[in-house]
Amino acid sequence: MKATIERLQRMAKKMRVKGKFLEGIPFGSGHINDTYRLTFEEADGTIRHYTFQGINSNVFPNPPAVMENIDRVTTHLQEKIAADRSGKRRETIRLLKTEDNLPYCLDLDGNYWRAYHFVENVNSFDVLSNPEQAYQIAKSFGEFQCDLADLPGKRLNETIKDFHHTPNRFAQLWEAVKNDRAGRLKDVTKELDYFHSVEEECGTLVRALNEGAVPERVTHNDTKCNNILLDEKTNEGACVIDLDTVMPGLVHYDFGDMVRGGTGSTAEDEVDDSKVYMRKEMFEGLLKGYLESAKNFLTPTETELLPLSGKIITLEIGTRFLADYLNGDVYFKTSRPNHNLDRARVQIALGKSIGDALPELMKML
Ligand code: ADP
Ligand code: GN1
Ligand code: MG
Repeated sequence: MKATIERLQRMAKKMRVKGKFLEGIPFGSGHINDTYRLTFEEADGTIRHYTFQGINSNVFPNPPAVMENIDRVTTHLQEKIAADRSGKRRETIRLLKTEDNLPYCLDLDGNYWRAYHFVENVNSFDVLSNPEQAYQIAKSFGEFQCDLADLPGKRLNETIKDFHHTPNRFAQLWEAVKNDRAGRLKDVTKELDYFHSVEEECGTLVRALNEGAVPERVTHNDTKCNNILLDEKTNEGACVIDLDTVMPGLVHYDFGDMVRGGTGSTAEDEVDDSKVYMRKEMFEGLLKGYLESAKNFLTPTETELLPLSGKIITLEIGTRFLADYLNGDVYFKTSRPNHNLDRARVQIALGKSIGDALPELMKML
């Protein structure tokens, strides 16, 4: 959903942005939505930025349900932040609204768009460079879960059904194998053998949920490290972003995805998977930060499953990349033919490395 400048300007008007339009540029490295940063100059010369995002309706079948969640969650977070006397920088993304008080608007083709005030003076990272970053990121995502534990009202909408239902994700991979839509099956024999060998173990989290061994909570569900903005001066977590998938889930979906995104030695799409391993010092940073903010609400069983969740969620996302490769790259944005295959191979290498280190990671607990 590429937007023209005229289209962005029209949408900004609907979102009641004031001032003179100066610029609209594509922004960020997300795999799902189309993100732009818009710049306006207000009457007194103040320059303001806004994030405009076209919501990917292939991925999110019900954009108003997504926006209802985000509106409720960010309103609740704003109240918490206003009451926080710690003096620490803590923000939430803040939605712009239309004249009818809607948190989204439609473009001429019927696509859904939303807008946020841009968060300034922050950095986000695709690959972490030191354990302090890991610590800060995990601490912030833990606080985020904690803040949402008392979200009032009904259960949040499931914006993508069974998003982290690992056994279903494996089933979707086997379905993609059966269909072999893009004729790519011949390239992935080794990868499929590996996924067969770990399928049973990867069902552990969903089994624990079904057996009542761990509770459902409100979780973010997409906690890769570029979905949090760190203050550029202090390096502390400033703002959790990408709230499309905030919904009921297990804490392990968040911790596991932090391990996947934060401990890998390479980019998620490194072409040479022999370079991929889990960096233990990053795991240690994540664990320390996460336990610091979440230890008050975690049950012993939840805590015990944290290290294994890193392996499970890494491999779960590996099955999704591989299925998308077999389906002909229809879900994740790609910029080269083997992009999803490379991503899947990195997840396999990282999942193996986490698995090998599990006894040591358990000791860190
Ligand atoms: P996607 O679902 O495609 O990953 P995100 O919501 O994560 O979309 O946004 C993509 C990128 O845009 C982020 O990684 C971040 O760099 C930037 N971004 C999004 N919202 C904001 C915001 N409110 N302020 C500053 N940057 C933002
Ligand atoms: C997508 O939206 P983004 O780029 O932050 C995906 C996640 C994957 C991630 C892999 C809604 O996250 O589930 O883990 O890519 N989001 C959705 O990088 O599918
Ligand atoms: Mg994102």
